[in-house]
Amino acid sequence: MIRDERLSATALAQIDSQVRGEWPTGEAADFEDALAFHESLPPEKRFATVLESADSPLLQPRAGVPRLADQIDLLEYLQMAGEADLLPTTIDSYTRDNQYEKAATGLEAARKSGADTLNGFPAVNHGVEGCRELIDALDAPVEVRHGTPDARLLAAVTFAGGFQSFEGGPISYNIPYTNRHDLATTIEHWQYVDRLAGAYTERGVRINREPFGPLTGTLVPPSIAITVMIIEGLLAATQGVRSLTLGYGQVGNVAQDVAALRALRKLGNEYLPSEVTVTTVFHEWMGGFPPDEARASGVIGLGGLTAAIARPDKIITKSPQEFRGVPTKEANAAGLRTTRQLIDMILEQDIEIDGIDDEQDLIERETRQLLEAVFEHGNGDVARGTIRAFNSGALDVPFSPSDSANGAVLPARDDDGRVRLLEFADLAVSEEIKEIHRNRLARRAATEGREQSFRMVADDVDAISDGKLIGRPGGVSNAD
Ligand code: 8ZB
Repeated sequence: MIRDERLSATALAQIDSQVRGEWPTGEAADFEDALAFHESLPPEKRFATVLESADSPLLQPRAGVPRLADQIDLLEYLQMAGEADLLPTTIDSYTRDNQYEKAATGLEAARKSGADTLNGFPAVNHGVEGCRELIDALDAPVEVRHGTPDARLLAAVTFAGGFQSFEGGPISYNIPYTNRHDLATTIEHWQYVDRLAGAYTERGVRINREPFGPLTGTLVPPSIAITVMIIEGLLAATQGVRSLTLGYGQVGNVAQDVAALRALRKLGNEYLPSEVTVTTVFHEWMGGFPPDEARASGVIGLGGLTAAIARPDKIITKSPQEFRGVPTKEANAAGLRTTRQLIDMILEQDIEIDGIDDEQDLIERETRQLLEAVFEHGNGDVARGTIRAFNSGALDVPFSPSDSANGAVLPARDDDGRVRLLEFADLAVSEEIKEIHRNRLARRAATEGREQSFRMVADDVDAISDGKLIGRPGGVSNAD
C-alpha cells in the first residue's frame, strides 16, 4: 500500500520516462534543458517570488482558449484591461481527461475555423516549445489551472515549458471531479507531480503548488476544506515542494469566510514543515451564480470585500458571466476590476466584525479533530490515513461524485448563513462540536417554522443564484 514517502531518484526517473512516452510531446520535456529555460526568466515572471513578496492580495482570473496566439492575446488583455497580477492558463477538458488525441483534433479544428472549439488551452499538445513561447511573450507569472486527476504528463510538459505554478492535488482533483480514479491511484500520481516540482525546487527553480480549496464548490464546511488543504500540503512537502498556496472557496457569510481564511493560514503554517512557505488563496463564490450580470457583480463584490478584510495572498476572481460558463474576455476583465475596486476601497479600513474569533476557534477545533483522525487512521502515515479516513467516512466531502468519498455529510446554512452540518454521518468530530452545529441549525428551523430536512439543503444550494444567501421558504427573514 502507498506510503507518504519521498519517491527515490530511480522511481522518479522511471515514472518520468514512462509518462513522457505516452504522447509525442513528452520527449521534449527534458529536465536539464528546462532548468536552463527557467533560469533565463526575469524575477517578475517567477511565480513563487512574486506571490510570496506581495504586500496586498494579488488578483488572478481563469482563462484558456485553444490557439497559442489567442491565448497570448487573451492573457495580455486580462493584464491590461483587467489589471491581473498573476496569469492563468486554463486547460481544456480533453487534456484533463488525458484524451490528447481528441485535444489534437479540437486544436486542429480551432486552427482551421478560427472558433474556440476547445474549452481551454491544450498545453500537452502545444508541447514544451508552445508553452515556452507563451511564457516568453508575457511579462507576469503564469500558472497551470486545470482539474486533471492524472496530471503527470501535463506537469512534465508545462514545467519544462516554463510554468512555475501548478494547481490541483490528489484529493482536490479527484473527489470533486471524477469517479474513475481511486484515491490511492491519484495520491501516487500526484507524488510524481510533487516530486518533479521538488526536483526543480532543489535546483533553484521553486515551483509553486496550489491544492484546489473549493472542492465540490457547494456549501463545503470550512474545516473539511482546510483539512484537505493541509493533507495535500503535507504530501507535497514530503516530495520536496517548498512553495504552497492553500485554497478556500467563499461561502458568502463574511464572518465565517474571514475566520476560515485566518484558520487556513494559521493551521497551514502550524502543520506544514518550516521549510515550506505557505500562502493562501481565496476563490470567489464557486457555487451557482445569479443569471443576471448586475447581481453576479454583487456576488463578486462581496468576495472582494471579504478578501480585503481577510487579506489572503491571492484571489481567484469570477466574472459577471459566470452563469454562462466560460466568460468573454471583457466579462473576465470586468470581474477583475470589480474585485480590485472593492479591495482598494476596503483594504485600509479597520473593519471589526463580531464573532470572527469564535468562528475561527470552532473551525480550528474541527480541523484539528479531522486531521487527528487522519493521522490515526494511517498510524502516522498521512497517505494511508487519508485513504482509510475517506473509506470509513471519518473524512468526507459533501456532494462528492467520487466512490472514494462517502459523500454522506450534508451541509446547510444556519440562521445567519454560515455553513454547518445537518448530517455528520461518520465524520470524526466530537459530540461537543456536533451540538454546536445542531443548536445553530435548530435556531434557523425555528425562524423558518419548519423541520430541518434535505429540503433546506436543496434550498441553500440554489439560494445565491436565486438572489439570496439562505434558502428560506418565501417571506421568512430573521433580519431585525
Ligand atoms: C472549477 C472551475 C470552474 C470555473 C471557469 C468556469 C468556472 C473554465 C475556463 C474558465 C475562463 C476558460 N472556466 N474554463 N474560465 N476560461 N477556458 O472555471 O467559468 O468559473
